[in-house]
Amino acid sequence: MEQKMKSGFIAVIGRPNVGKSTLINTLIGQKIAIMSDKPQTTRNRILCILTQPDAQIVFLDTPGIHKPKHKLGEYMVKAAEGTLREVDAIFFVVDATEKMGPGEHYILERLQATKRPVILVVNKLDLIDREQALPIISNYTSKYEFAGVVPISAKEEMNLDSLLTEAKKYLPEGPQYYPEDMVTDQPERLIVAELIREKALQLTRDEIPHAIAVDVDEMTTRPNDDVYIRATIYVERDSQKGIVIGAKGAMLKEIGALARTDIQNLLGSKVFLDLWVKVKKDWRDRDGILRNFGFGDER
Ligand SMILES: Nc1nc2c(ncn2[C@@H]2O[C@H](COP(=O)(O)OP(=O)(O)OP(=O)(O)O)[C@@H](O)[C@H]2O)c(=O)[nH]1
Ligand SMILES: [Mg+2]
Repeated sequence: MEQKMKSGFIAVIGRPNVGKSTLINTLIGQKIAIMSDKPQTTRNRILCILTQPDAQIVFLDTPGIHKPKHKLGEYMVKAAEGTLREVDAIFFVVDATEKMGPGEHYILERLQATKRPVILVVNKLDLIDREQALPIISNYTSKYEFAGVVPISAKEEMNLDSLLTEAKKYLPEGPQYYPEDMVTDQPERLIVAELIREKALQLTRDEIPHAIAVDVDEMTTRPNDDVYIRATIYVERDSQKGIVIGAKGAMLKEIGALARTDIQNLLGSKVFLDLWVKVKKDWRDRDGILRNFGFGDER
């Protein structure tokens, strides 16, 4: 008998910094969701689409779940939780190098209410010995009834086939939701802004990351297919502006050079990137400004 096509949605959730975005980028083979070693890198729900001969899986990357401290934090947690009610299955990603703590308990409580199959994804297996994974896994499975458990390394691409096989068990039969060449619902402009934010996150020190927002002000394709992009990096204080610009503009130059490489890969064209830095005081705690940056109520 002919194999039927399966299709459905999988939400990828977990605490900040466990590797959710890395996993999704690796699975779809393209860099859509930005990644960094700073917690709370992902701020918005991002849809990434994997199309295979037997299935189309739509992954929802979500902001790391944590107890919110300010309005942006509240929004991020809401976005993650809202996602869970609409999906066919959930990947709960945990970091194999970290003990289960209050953060994981907080998430498990919320998962219980979703009544969706949850697959425990134990990530960063490359950083530990295999034997060390067993007690971590049994600690989780003693506290929650998972539909499946798959240890992986998103970075080293270990065991990802098993993860996909497990995921497909929970997808209903059905047609593709999206064209097979579509990999995300994010507009190009937004991915460009995110790639710039990623470099700023990766290159600046701890105090800066959460103070940064990026807006693409202009993106124009020239007759010869080169793309001109003008973007602004917003920070909250003058001192942060100084750090992002750096001595003689060195930091801004580096952010621009790294971002340009990624943007060229994304667009497949030569890119001219014109970066500006501006101060917008306390943008995180002001609803109106959050909406301007695309963090408004979704539903
Ligand atoms: N060694 C190792 N590092 C990993 C692995 N997966 C992710 N990382 C690293 O973990 C850090 C966080 O990765 P992200 O993908 O940004 O994590 P996230 O869960 O999306 O984080 P938030 O968006 O902040 O919630 C990055 O420095 C990654 O390179 C892995 O399998 N092994
Ligand atoms: Mg992320």
